[in-house]
Amino acid sequence: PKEKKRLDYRPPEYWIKKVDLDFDVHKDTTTVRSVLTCYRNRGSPSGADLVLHGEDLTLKEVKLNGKVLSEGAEGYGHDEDKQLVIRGKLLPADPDELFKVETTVAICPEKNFQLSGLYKSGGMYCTQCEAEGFRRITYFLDRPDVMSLYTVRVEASKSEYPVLLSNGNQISSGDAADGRHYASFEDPHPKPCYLFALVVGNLKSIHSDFTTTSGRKVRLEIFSEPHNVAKLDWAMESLKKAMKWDEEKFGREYDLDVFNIVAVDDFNMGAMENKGLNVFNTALILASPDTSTDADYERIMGVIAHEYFHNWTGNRVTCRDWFQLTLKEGLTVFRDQEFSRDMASAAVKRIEDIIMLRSRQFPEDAGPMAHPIRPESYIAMDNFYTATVYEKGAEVIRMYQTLLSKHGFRKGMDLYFTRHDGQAVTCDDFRAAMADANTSDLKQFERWYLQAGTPVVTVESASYDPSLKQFTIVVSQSTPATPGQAEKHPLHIPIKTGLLSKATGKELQPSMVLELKGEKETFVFDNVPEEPIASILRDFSAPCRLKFERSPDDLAFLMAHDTDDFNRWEAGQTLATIVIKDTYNKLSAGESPPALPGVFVEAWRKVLTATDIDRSLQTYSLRLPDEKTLIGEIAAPIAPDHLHNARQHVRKGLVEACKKELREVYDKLTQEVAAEGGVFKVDEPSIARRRLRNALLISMAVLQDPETVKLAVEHFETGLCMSDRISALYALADIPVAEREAVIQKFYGDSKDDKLKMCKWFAVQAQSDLPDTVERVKELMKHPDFELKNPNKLRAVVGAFANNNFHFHRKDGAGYSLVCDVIKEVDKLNPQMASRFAVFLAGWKNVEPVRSAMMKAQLERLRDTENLSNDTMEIVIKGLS
Ligand code: HT7
Ligand code: ZN
Repeated sequence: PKEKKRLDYRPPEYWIKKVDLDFDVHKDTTTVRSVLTCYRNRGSPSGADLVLHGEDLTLKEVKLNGKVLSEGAEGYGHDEDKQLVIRGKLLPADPDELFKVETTVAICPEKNFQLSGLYKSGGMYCTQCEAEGFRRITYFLDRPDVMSLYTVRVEASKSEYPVLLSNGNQISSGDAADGRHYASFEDPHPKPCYLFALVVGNLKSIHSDFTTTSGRKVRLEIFSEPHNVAKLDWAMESLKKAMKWDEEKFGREYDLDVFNIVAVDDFNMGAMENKGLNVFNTALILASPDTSTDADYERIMGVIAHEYFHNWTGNRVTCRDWFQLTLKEGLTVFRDQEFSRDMASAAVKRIEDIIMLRSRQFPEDAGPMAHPIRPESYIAMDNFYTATVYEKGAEVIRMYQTLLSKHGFRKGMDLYFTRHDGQAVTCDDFRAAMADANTSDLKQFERWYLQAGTPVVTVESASYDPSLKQFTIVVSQSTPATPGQAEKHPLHIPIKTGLLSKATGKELQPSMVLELKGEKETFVFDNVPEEPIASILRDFSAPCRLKFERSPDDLAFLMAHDTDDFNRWEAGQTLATIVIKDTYNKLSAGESPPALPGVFVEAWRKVLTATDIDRSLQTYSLRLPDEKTLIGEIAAPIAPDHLHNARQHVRKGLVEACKKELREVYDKLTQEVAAEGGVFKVDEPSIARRRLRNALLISMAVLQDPETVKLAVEHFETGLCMSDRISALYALADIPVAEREAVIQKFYGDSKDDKLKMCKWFAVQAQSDLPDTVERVKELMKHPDFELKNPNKLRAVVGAFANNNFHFHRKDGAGYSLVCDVIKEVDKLNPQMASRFAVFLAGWKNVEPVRSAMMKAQLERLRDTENLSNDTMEIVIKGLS
């Protein structure tokens, strides 16, 4: 497979000013006629061939300026990559002269299981064009720097597919022959083809409207298959909040008269920001108390906002090439994070985001797929929709705000939009707008775009001089080598720091941002009246690992007193990590696990019994770091079973020590719910109470005693919503008792008619700790409700299993061969999904030798598979190199 390189970017030979598309949808054959109005790029030579991308298209006809071309030296041809070549000698010499290329192709959406291009999901046709799916619909210059005006006409059976949608405004519609009907659309904004969308289906909708600040009345409509229409209200509410927020926070208004969203069952990712016609995975749009957890509600609001925000960061200003993906994704994730922080608790959201970053992005940055947020090369672009590009990318954007202040960041954003509206640009253009708007030097900041790997910031020393009233810290940085990038240079790192009184816990000075630019720097704080405790990397001000030796007592102090909510939580995580690491080391050495340190148990108990903190924060503070996060804190090679057992041992120790208090707090919360008449509520305090109560149940279940089993069954039966019921199921999932099976059966009975509930049912079993989980997963894949072609179900069973660190790494290698078998099967249908699972096997170098060899053998099996897709091969090659 061919590798593309960032530095090889060249502008296209031709531009496409206008695109007129005609879709004639029939069962098993859709005919697509396209008329491209083109002109030569002045920078390219006269007589250059026009080479159009195409994939899986059956070409019927090619015309140039209305005249049919024949295949051959005098007409059109195909290059070695099967792209369509219109010979340059046929094209006008004058770059100002427009010419029209017309192609007619046949495609078969019914057999398109890749879910890229035009495909069928259930009873509807829909499209997914990012990153390179448009070429699977028609011949085109499928690259984001080619921006065109679109008109679309679509015709289909009226009775089967009453709803026809595309981007922009509908300009006409009517009946056609043979019981068919049509609609045509015009999108007034030039756009890259990856934002094209078409939907043809039997759908129902809800609608509302929103009036923008400047008075544009926008019709908002959300469509789904008829049986789901009652679950769309939360999405509509979320959309309106997002529209208002973007006006208030960034001065960005919506720019069309309609904004449509469609929910589809089969979708490779979460959602897609097509201009004026977003397409959503049903899992990220449908919401009801019976089917969705509180976390689902929050995620839906976040993703609705994310896709909406793309209208400016991505659509109006787009990417010049796919290497710049973080330009729109990192920025838009940052924007959706800020939105969610404003909608609920800022501290809780920050903690959730960092849990995610550490468990998904940090491992990526430490593995064979490590890449800078702006990758230097790729084989399959779809492999680069990663946590690094998205989540680390968002942290990089956040650092601009930390360095330049909120006000300065807004000035930079305004300049970025003013300069680049309607353009396809680069990450350097964004950085330049930030620098210019603030007359700030951001040259060194470019390294965040160039270097892979998670930087380590080390506090070398922290000392107080009472005579000078000075507090001095010496901080150094280093970034570990990553594949293909041995040498690293110092980054520009904002380190938000506060000083607390050891006596009172009060702030001695307000937080300040230290700018670490060199390998090692000294920072001196003046006028510090007493020896302080430093609170460093507040609000997680840079995506780094912080190494700062502190005693358990100091950490317990910070857990109780830090005025930065994030760092208060962080102190608890650091303390827990020390304890788990210590236990892991003992288990690895064949010794028995140590007793839990008293200071740790007491600090945990204090959080558990506190009545004056937000219950969501309390829940997160009681939670131990997950195994994926802990891996990064332990020297490779890892023994996954010792890690799992070490964490379980610590969990169990805490619960045994605080059993009485756990039950008391749980009962108090249960009484509160009962006192309110057992009514389901979605306000913040109710969500926080549910979160804590459900987490406590899951904690207590670690003891696996009959009392907790009984409690979990009761919790399930009296549960007011999905959050309660699924938590009860998780509590029981690891306990080998009859009640577990009964509750699983009951949940199944209540869920079998709902795809999303079924996904939850699958996932809870695939994540179980029970010894036969591998065998269970194999059975689940034969279950009549499992569908290999549906990405949500695949993720629920295989994705959940591959994330089940303990069983994926089962000693006999059964987990690895299971995942490898699935990859081989799925790769024939949907390479994008297959390659995501291959990433799990690619981490073989990180685990102990016996497992490592077995994982590698599975990767080699994949490498030797005939016709493996480029997507999966790219991961396999990187994994094996
Ligand atoms: N921009 C969207 C990316 C996306 C996607 C990429 C590859 C294959 C399928 C896909 N579906 C959606 C989603 C987003 O980040 O907003
Ligand atoms: Zn996005």
